[in-house]
Amino acid sequence: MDVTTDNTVPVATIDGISQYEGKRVCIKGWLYNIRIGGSILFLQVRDGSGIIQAVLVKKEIGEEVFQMAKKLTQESSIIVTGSVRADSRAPGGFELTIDGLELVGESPDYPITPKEHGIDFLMENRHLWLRSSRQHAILRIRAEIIKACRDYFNDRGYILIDSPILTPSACEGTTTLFATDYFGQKAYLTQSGQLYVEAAAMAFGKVYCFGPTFRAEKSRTRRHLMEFWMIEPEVAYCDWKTNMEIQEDFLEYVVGTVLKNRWKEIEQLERNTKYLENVKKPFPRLHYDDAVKILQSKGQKIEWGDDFGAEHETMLTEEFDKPFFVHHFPHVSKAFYMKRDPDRPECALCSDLLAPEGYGEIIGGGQREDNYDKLLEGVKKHNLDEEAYKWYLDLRKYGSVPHAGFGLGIERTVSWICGLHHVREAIPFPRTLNRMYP
Ligand code: NSS
Repeated sequence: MDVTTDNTVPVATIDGISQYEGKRVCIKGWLYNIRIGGSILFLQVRDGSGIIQAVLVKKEIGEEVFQMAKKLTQESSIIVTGSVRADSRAPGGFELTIDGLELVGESPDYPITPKEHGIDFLMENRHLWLRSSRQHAILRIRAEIIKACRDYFNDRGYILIDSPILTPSACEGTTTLFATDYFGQKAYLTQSGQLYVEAAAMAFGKVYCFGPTFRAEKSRTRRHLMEFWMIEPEVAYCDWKTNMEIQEDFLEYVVGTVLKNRWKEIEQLERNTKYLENVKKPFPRLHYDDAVKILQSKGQKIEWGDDFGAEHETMLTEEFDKPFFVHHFPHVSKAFYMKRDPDRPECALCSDLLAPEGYGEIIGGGQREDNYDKLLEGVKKHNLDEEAYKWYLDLRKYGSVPHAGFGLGIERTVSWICGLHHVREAIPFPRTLNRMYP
């Protein structure tokens, strides 16, 4: 249908409606809800920027438009024209008195209604579910988190280095690789940009990459996605301790920015902000040795050398009211590039950052092996193809320096900040073990 709009009326967005008080505007959007009160219709109109109540009175608009409006269904696209009125009882402080209404596209039998739906149904209809106000709040917060992450590094002299998506080499173990054919050669979807930002750190000093990463995780947990986004800074002449200091400063900034700029959405999600307001450095540091002791004292059958499962992490988070580090994990359980502690060679100079309230690991990072022979040993021990890592080994041949970095998973961070039960709501179109649609 053609959209014929009165060009003399300005098009307003709902979030900027206050500047039009007392004036006529046009809003281009969708019908969120409709309530019929005799000869008056109350239309909840959304335009992506917000929701406004628009009131339509039969005797002002005429019988024909009134009857058309009365039959409008949820999510029909409409253009409404009318005058903006301040009303302290309205959610956004303003209401629209409609004097013109145009139906742009019908929406018969819209599947997502205001009643409760099961999660499978909502996931099947994720393309439509995105229009609901809760998903709006979450994805706005996600956008704010991503902006804050980028701003943090951009404002501090880090250079953005985009790492490739298709790679010949595994970064985080060979068991979670998505393989594809690259003209007869095997290629993998990247698990992490780390190896490439290490090269870039030797070129630029301080760098970061931000992009999608892929892991064929066979785990069906509330923390795992097959495709997730990660921001990964890498710094030359940096050790594992300074690496933790960067993380706490960074996270304090990100959470503070979200609380400042997105408090409305946080409120809308009914998120208790007590622990979020606690995100102030320094964060507690827990040695792996002590973490194991805590878990054992809580009755867990865990031995020194074991990696933590989700339930272990959750248990540890009960000990703290803010994010905390666990450092010095056993070297055997970690990736091939980890540097050993010279004083405790069975431990790696690495750390995980765990979010409180049961959320668990949101950052993994550490100091990298910078010695050629030791790194080569790691490559061999993990049965990796030496040829594919030749370039990475080169970095230890030509001006190697101590360096460290980390990766923050965006979805886990969104999930924690928003207080979500599952990471699948923290990304627009989640890729989970049992779903790749829509
Ligand atoms: O495997 S990590 O712990 N570490 C790395 O990938 C390093 N190469 C990062 C680096 O040092 N540059 O993953 C880092 C974070 C982890 O803490 C989670 O927040 C997130 O990435 N992550 C995930 N999020 C969602 N789903 C899955 N499957 C997932 N795996 C890791």
